[in-house]
Order: sequence, then structure tokens, then C-alpha cells
Amino acid sequence: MSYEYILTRADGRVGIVQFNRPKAMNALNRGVMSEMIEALTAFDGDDGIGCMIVTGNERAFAAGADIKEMANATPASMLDNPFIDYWDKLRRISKPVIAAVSGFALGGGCELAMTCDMIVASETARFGQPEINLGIIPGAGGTQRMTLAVGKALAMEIVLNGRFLTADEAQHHGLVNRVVPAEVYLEEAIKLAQEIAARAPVAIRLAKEAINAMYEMPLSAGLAHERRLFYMLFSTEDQSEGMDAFINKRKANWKGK
Ligand code: DAK
Repeated sequence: MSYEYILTRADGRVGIVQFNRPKAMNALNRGVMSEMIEALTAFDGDDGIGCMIVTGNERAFAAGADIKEMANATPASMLDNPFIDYWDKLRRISKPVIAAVSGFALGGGCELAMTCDMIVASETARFGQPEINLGIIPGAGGTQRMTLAVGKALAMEIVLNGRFLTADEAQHHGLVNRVVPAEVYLEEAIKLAQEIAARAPVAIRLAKEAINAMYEMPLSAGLAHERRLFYMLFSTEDQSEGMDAFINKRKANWKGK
């Protein structure tokens, strides 16, 4: 499949989606978003893929939604626009998605990285929600996910005063998983994705679902949800295989069933 705004490839069991609008700092126009969702959905349905990566280029992961596309929007045109659906679809991807971030991850770009399940950051990465400079506020989860990640005090500075976080600050405050040298950020993300993609596929998907349920549910409901998913895994061949492999001191051979 060839796309206009993204590049895709598979590296073993890892599906990689790379934004390809370098002249516009990978601004997320409708084309980028729809192609990204199409590619991620295809990887999600491919048994040969166990984990995905979304990335940009060295200078920019993505500098936000496309301001030129958004400038003349009205509330009605935005409601009528599939743009919002793309964000909902991203949340519904069932396999893990890792954001490999170098350079700017701003506005919708930062929100997109935060919607992914993990973030591997180059030491050059900068995270921010500068929408206030455009007379708006974040609209794809920035006020919520940033606050959950870094706490209210810092989130207020980021959203109200347009403060950018360095990669080290982002890691210190729990927004990113790891910070790595700029030359190897994508390789490191692929390495992490390969490790995850080599694990029991159904358990990986349910583990992601269980963790993300924490955002949607009170603790008692989240615990009950986790327990149901836990019980469900005892109907899989991989549970028998994993435990038999442990007992017999051999490597498990996952079936994804
Ligand atoms: N949109 C469109 N074009 C952009 C862009 C963007 N977000 N960011 C950069 N570009 C373009 C620039 O216009 C410029 O294009 P030309 O002028 O060369 O044609 C080119 O990329 C290079 O940018 P600069 O010349 O500005 O490069 P610098 O190195 O000087 O600065 C920068 C880099 C990233 C700091 C700067 O470009 C910048 O501040 N960009 C804007 C960042 C920003 O404000 N982002 C937030 C956008 S609002 C929603 C979903 C999502 C959203 C909202 C709702 N729903 C589902 C409801 C998201 C909203 C946003 O993200």
C-alpha cells in the first residue's frame, strides 16, 4: 500500500508508521491522520505484527494539527469532520503502539504521543501544548492526559503558559518511558517494540486494555475488569503453553490463541 503523507514498513513483527510531511513539521492534516489510522488498523489486524511504532523525523515528531487547515473552521464544520473519529480510532487500536519522538511533539503531536501506549524520546524531543498562543486550548486530550501524567501544577504551566518540556523533564515527570541519544531513538523504539511483539499476543492486548481501563473507570470497576480479563486468559493455549514452558524449563512458543 502506498500513501501520500506517511511511510510504512514492517521490521519483523513490528509495524512502523512514519509521518512524511517534513516541510510542514509533520503537521497533522486530515490526510496524515486518515492514512495513519488506515495503516495502524491494517497492522492491528495482521497476525504477523505484534506491536507498532508511530514516528516522525529528527526535527519533528509532529508540530500539531495543521493550523492552516484549521484556521477557518467553525464548530459545525469541526463536528462534521472525521478528524475527531481518527483520534477515537487510535484509542481503539488493540495492539501496543509506541511513539518514537524526536524534535517537536506539540499540540496534537504531543496529544498523539500521549495517546500511544509508550513513548521513546530522543534527547532532542520537546513536548508542549502551545495552543494558548493560537487563542485555543488542547482539544485531543492534552488537558487531561498531560495532567494525569505530570500533575496539575506543571500541566497548568504547559497548557496556560505554553511551556515546553525537555526530554529529560518529560521522563522525570513520567510522560516518557526512556530518553536515548538522537542517533538511535528509532532503533531503540524498534528494539522495545520487538521485545513486546515477541510476547504472548493475547495477553499483551488484554494487558494494554486493562491498564487503559484505569483511565475510564473507578478503581473497583477497574479491578473487576482486570479480573475478568485475567480469567479469560485461562481459556487460551498461550496460558497452558507459558506455564508448561516455565515448569519444563524451556522457551514458550506462543500461538496467539
Ligand atoms: N500546522 C501547519 N503548519 C505548520 C505547523 C502546524 N501545526 N507547524 C509548523 N508548520 C509549518 C510552518 O508554517 C512552516 O511552513 P512554511 O512557512 O515554511 O510554509 C514550516 O512548518 C516550518 O515551520 P517554522 O518555520 O515555524 O519552523 P521553526 O523551526 O521556526 O519552528 C515550531 C518550529 C514547531 C516551533 C513552529 O513551527 C511552531 O510553533 N509550530 C506551531 C506549533 C503549534 O502551535 N501547534 C499546535 C497546533 S493546534 C482536535 C484534535 C487535535 C487538535 C485539536 C482538536 N480534535 C480531535 C477536536 C490539535 C490542535 C493543535 O495541534
